[in-house]
Amino acid sequence: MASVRVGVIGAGWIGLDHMRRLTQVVPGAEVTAVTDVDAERAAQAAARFPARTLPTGADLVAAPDVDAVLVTSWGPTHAEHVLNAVAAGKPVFCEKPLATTAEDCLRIVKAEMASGRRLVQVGFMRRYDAGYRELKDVITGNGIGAPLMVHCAHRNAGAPASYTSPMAAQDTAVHEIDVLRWLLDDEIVSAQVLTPRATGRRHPHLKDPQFMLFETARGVRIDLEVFVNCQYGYDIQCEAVGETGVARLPDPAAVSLRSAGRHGRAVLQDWQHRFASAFDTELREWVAGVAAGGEPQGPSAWDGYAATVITDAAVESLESDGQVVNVDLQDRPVFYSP
Ligand code: NAD
Ligand code: ISE
Repeated sequence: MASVRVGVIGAGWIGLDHMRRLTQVVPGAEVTAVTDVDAERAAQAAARFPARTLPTGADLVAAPDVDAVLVTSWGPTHAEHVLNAVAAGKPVFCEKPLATTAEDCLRIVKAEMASGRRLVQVGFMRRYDAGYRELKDVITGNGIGAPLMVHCAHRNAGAPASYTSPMAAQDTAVHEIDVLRWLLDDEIVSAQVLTPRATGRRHPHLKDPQFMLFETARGVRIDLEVFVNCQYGYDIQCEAVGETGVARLPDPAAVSLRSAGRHGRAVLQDWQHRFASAFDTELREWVAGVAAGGEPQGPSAWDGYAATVITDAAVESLESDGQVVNVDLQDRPVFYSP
């Protein structure tokens, strides 16, 4: 079977990592074209993988040697590229967020529905993590009875000066927001963000840590600590408490070391390593689906819309001193039924 020819918009951090994946890890794919508003970056990526460069995202989407599009540019530019791909009838994988406003997400949803088939997948890679998949199997298989509460933590070792307080929801908690909707097969109906005493190890403008509370339609309560300057490493925790049991996301495998009077395990330092195999599986399954001519099975444009509306509610709560904010989602069209 011929390779899926992928065009990549945005040759930054994750764009380069995905190009490496598509050319070295994922079978059945090649990168044929790349574009970046920074022409030098595009040229370097094109030389490395190798591919041709094109001046703009619109040129790349229209290119005859591009079967499918990967969007890894900055969030506010995603909607334009995804809409172009949908208009061209080409499958498009878009890194999170699908779009930075609910209105743009809905434009994508409407365009995709008008096209008559699903073309869009959003890069919520945690759904491809082996630990989260096992946790979902336990919950779905009634292993803990009806879920009642979920305790989560999302910790990054440090955050750059460009990281702002709303990004704790938009950039960071958005992963829990997506994976918890999927894990619980439930919808988030309200959000509240509280700010404890701030760490001294942050840039002064930043509210860090943040304590987020979500409620689902079935009444499950979720607490999520987002702490992006925790210093010690990258740490993702998730524990679901049900009527008959408790299920916990496993920590990544690590050697247990007893030495010099201590007993411990190393903690990973970044999301690239923590979710490396989830990213691999995510792109492997996406490419296989595109090659088979099927519709994408991963997080949909609707999931991207829901995540943006829920993060908007969390940011509104943060900016209104911790008010509980209701999530105002439209009804899910049948087109996006699970
Ligand atoms: P980055 O700044 O390193 O790279 C983005 C690149 O896109 C830059 O080279 C920039 O010049 C280019 N670009 C911006 N607008 C463009 C446009 N309209 N057309 C072409 N090129 C354009 O950023 P990054 O860290 O790679 O993040 C990119 C996206 O990936 C963001 O949406 C981010 O939220 C997402 N991301 C997802 C994860 C994850 O865990 N799934 C992790 C990191 C980043
Ligand atoms: C980053 O953009 C990611 O997506 C990472 O997964 C997350 O841990 C980090 O906080 C974000 O900034």
